[in-house]
Amino acid sequence: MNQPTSMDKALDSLADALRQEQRVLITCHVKPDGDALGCLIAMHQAMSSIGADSVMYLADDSPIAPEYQWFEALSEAIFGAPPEDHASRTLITVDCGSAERVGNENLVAAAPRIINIDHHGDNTRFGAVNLVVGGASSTAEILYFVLRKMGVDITTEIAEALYTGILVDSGRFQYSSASATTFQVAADLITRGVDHTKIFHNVYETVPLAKARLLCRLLTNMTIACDGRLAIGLLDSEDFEAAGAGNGLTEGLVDNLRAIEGVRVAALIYARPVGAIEPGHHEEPGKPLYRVSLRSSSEQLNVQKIAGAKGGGGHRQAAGYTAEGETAQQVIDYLVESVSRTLEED
Ligand SMILES: [Mn+2]
Repeated sequence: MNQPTSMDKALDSLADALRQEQRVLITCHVKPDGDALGCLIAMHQAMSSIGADSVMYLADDSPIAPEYQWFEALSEAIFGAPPEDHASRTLITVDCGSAERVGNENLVAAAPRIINIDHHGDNTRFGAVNLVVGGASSTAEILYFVLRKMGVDITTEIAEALYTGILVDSGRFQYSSASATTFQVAADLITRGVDHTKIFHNVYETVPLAKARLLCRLLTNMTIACDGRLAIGLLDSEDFEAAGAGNGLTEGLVDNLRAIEGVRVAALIYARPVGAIEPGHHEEPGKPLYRVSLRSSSEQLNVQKIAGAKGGGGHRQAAGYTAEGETAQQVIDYLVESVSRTLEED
């Protein structure tokens, strides 16, 4: 008989822990992407199916990115103020690298118990139970194995949520984190009824016109540095205004910069649109607060380090941070300097 691997053991103990939970609050990171939302929904439906009293919660009450609004289950989620009984519920975080990324410190502090399931290599292991698989394509891929271990029936709706998480976080199965296992999991989800062309259409072919206009401004005004190896796009408050774009339209834009020939590192700097709330940050009136999304073309070019030095985080090839108190030019200068250094070390 095969010896159980450490991964089997970790899955077993997590599945046991989850099966014992009766009242849970499930959450993910602020500004949730397809992986975060897919896992939120899949975990909620799985816990509900085994009889737990489960609530989905998002601390950020800004609108869900348009590419994920087709998830019907999100209509059941609670946004902004948490439910009154939150302090009596076990907090399950999915795709969330740190307690801060939940976006509500008080909620985290009040949680009687935290279960943390994630694939961010820099996850701070803030739970009482942690399952962090740094190399996995997505948290959804990990969650698939967790649900199998729990003996949960993977319905078509759960399968679609997991498939979306995998699709988005693996860069449509193209990033190096997409392994043979990733494809096997996706194939199994498709046999469970996932309509993959529908999901592709919903996520990638329903770009709001305002977002297309934002992309146009981004490409027109981009800065190329480090001998063509660094592409920086800046979207300032006036770009959002001119494009008629509100909150939540920046997801995936940075990938257009990384796709340019010769570019090794891509950066998108964007002003949080007027009215957006960035948990834990307080912008001065009239001054934009910049978020920075970083992508690199290879594992060797570690952008997590560049984001980490500014209090952010993520993965080696995809990371981000908030540039507290910096002008756009200061952000650009920092990126040119730190990416030059990273390229030299490569
Ligand atoms: Mn993820």
